[in-house]
Amino acid sequence: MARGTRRLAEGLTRARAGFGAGIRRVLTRNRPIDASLYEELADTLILGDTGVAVTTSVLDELQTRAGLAGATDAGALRELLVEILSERLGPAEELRLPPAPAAGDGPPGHAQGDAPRTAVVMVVGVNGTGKTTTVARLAHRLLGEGRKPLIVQADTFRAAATEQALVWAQRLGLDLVHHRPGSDPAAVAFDGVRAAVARGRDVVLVDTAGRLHTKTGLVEELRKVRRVLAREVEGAPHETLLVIDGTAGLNSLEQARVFDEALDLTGIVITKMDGTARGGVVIAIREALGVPVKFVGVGERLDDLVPFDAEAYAREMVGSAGA
Ligand SMILES: Nc1nc2c(ncn2[C@@H]2O[C@H](COP(=O)(O)OP(=O)(O)OP(=O)(O)O)[C@@H](O)[C@H]2O)c(=O)[nH]1
Ligand SMILES: [Mg+2]
Repeated sequence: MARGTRRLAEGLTRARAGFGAGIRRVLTRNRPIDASLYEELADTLILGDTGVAVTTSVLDELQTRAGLAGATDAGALRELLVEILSERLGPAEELRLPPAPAAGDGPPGHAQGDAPRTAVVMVVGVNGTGKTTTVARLAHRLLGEGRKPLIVQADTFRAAATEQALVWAQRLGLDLVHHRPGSDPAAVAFDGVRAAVARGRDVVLVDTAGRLHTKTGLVEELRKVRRVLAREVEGAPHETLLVIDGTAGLNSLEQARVFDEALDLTGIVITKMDGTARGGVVIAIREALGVPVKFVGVGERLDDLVPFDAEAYAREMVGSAGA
């Protein structure tokens, strides 16, 4: 098992023991397939934060496929359910960033022919979901891939946000661009991108606030940050990641929709998956937004942000036919 997949499995221990055990209890080998089985499975999925609509549609599909496959006992449904969940959650998706400039490629930030090469990742979400932690962890990953990240602290709401970001930046040996609390987040973003280009950094990670001083909505402020990034670097932001707290359950769905409408999300990060026994929120959010879950947070350490592997996740929850 690849290291990331192993960490994912370890991080899902609570979900496997709660949500997963519930599913596996219903889908036991040799149990005949009948209406009560589907009812129990529906209850289990809904209780696990999968949401009513998604649960209904997943189970309709399961029923159809079970009919086609001539499945006769609940054990066989496990394989079909793993298949359906894996398909719906989609293949693993890494960050889609423009390639790092090769050595000697001319001025940093611009490749030959003047095509901008600085990659920009914007990280958004309501307060406390794990944005700052995610930015640090992404920087750590990117460093491991040989990239040269720079962190921009565009959360000017809290003074502590800058201190927190400084601690991470120091630990990672990275530059941090920040302004005084209360200043304009879009101006910090502007400086951040300029600094990255000037200093030869090839990825800018923009951390943002979950709350604001001003009465303008958070989303409006984030749109402004986004506009500045888009103006400064062609194609930016290349990734706009919404960070969702996995322990908050379906309350996050409505927020997620608002962020998606305003900011065109390219990926979801679900943090604190190690802290929930209800693993279904991953499915609910993926289905509601149609945006891939790119990473999940599974602990407190720097390398506890792992690429989301849908099949491994589904397998951890549902188990195998024979088990
Ligand atoms: N157990 C666990 N804790 C996490 C994970 N990700 C983040 N946290 C914790 O969640 C808390 C909040 O994380 P932050 O990164 O500060 O969240 P934020 O979204 O930047 O918060 P604001 O800036 O206040 O909006 C911290 O204590 C993190 O250590 C995770 O995957 N698992
Ligand atoms: Mg923060």
